[in-house]
Amino acid sequence: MKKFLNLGSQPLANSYIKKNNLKNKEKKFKLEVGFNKKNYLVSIVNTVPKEKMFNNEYPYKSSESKTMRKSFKDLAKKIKKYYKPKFIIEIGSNDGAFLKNFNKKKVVGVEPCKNLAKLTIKKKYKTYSEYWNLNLAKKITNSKKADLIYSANTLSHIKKLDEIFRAINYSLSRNGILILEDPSLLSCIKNVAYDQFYCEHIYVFSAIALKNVLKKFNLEIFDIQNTKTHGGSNRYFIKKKFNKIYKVKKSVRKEINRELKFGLNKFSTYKKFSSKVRESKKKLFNIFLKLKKEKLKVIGYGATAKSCTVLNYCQVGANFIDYFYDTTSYKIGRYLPGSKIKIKKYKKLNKKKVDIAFLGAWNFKEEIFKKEKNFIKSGGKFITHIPTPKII
Ligand code: DWN
Repeated sequence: MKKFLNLGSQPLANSYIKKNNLKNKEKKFKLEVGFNKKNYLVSIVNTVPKEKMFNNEYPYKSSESKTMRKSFKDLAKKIKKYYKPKFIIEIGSNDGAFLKNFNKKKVVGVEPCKNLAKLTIKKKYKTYSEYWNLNLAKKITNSKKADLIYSANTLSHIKKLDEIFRAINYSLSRNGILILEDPSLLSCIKNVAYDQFYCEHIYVFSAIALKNVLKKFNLEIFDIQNTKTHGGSNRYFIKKKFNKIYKVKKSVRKEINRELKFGLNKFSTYKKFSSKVRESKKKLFNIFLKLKKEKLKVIGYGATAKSCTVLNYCQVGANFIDYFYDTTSYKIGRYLPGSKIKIKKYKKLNKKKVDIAFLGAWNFKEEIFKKEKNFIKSGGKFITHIPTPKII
């Protein structure tokens, strides 16, 4: 793997700090990103053991945003209409945002974060609170295979891709389909969204890389849909190679050509990206510096895992941002890792109290702008770093 980006020493993105622990030394790791010239995979260089990140205290809940709830609901509708699956497995079922759209008898969740698995178990959805691997696949589908396996924003978090796909191959029926959804590398590079890289995001996939990984397991992408979620994602529809029911659609070639045209197969593209990231850092820091000189009241909006990368990389701390607003109960009252900015319970923005808000959850810009239309009308502004740092 050839390194192209150094995002410095970073704390674990989702380890929000309790007030009592503010003085404790945080564990940090070197966040570097590299490109594999052989299979085109882009991944972080140093990884953190999964147990340190996905345990009984995972803070992120997919249902927290309207955008994600709607996206899962719409997809579930399509799945029922076009594929009529009898047995579905979701890998990384989180708080059940996708599962809940299906009949309890037809769907099984896999969620290693026990605090989240509890939520779907409570609602009587069969959920295995374990890491996805071949042993678990054998346990779930020993007697009956799944005709649909779905996984969103999860496989990019699992280091051992071979193990994942071996297990998927075991559990998927002969004519079954696998739907994967993850942030698109092309969108990430085009938008200079370097904050998609942090401890949990071991990979940011491109279609060209995923195709190479799948080949080894006789799995084949037959359709790709671009979605707007998480700053631009790809939904990959995958089948076993000998399954002739589904024809490979033009969308696959089209996406691959887009990626090749942009140069996702070339190291020079990533070097260019890296220099844009360094420019972005300078610009963002200068914006915060200017706002501080003007004595404006600056807060953060959406204490995301992504914000952790940005704030620590750009050295923007509590001296620039008073506090963050977030709707997630687990995060409220805690502090952002590294930057140690306090997270407060979300309140609608009020221009009398806040001049400008840093969009930590820039991927939900539309949803947030709708919610904060009165703040915007009364002259309130936002800072975004995507695709280039500016005040909007
Ligand atoms: O892959 C991952 C993605 C899917 O979710 C994980 N590794 C962790 C997590 O990443 P993130 O924290 O960067 O995700 P989001 O979805 O950008 O987080 C949004 C945050 O903003 C949540 O904490 C909820 C909050 N929020 C809010 O306070 N008000 C969100 C919206 C839309 C709002 O209106």
